[in-house]
Amino acid sequence: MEISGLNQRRVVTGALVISVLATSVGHAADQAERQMALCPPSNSLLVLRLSALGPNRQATCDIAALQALPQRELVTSLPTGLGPPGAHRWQGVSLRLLAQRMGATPGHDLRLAALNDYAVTVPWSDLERYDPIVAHQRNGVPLSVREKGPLMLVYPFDAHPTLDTQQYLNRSIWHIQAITFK
Ligand SMILES: Nc1nc2c(c(=O)[nH]1)N[C@H]1C(S)=C(S)[C@@H](COP(=O)(O)O)O[C@H]1N2
Ligand SMILES: [Mo]
Repeated sequence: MEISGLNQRRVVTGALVISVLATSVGHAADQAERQMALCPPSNSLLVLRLSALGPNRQATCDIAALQALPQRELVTSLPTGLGPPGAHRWQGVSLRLLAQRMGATPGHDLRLAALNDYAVTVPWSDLERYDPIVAHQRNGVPLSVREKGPLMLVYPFDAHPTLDTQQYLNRSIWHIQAITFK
């Protein structure tokens, strides 16, 4: 697949980090197991690190690991400026699925942070209503950093007119490096 291409392009200099900050200290071992299973070991330069507070609740994901998870596709246009005009096919991992595999349960709000320190809170209700995806491809092509990749949160704007607000434009975070829940 395109991993070698991604590596060649060196789209990311540092590791991307997804932090899983669960307030519950119970079932830490279960969580660690889930998270390690979520992202198997990788030698890829382009990685997405899943980490939690605590030594055992960490995992490192590369794009291949994300692609090994169930994929979800959205065909939608995005608000002006967020992406190229017109409808495109976005492929990625359902944020809801990712949250569940991280051990989050309904009611948790998710915090997504970007490489540029921009961060948003995504309420669980968004996951149920809109099922946004952490997209890594557009029309089958990996998202470059220039195109707001390698990971960007994509809401199904076309299917839900209620998303056409400044709030959801703001929530459309790109350059995602960390996902936290509490
Ligand atoms: N990583 C990241 N994502 C972000 C932002 C940002 O600064 N960094 N800005 C948000 C805001 S405020 C808006 S309106 C939209 C569109 O930003 P753009 O017009 O600069 O592309 O992206 C959102 N996602
Ligand atoms: Mo904005």
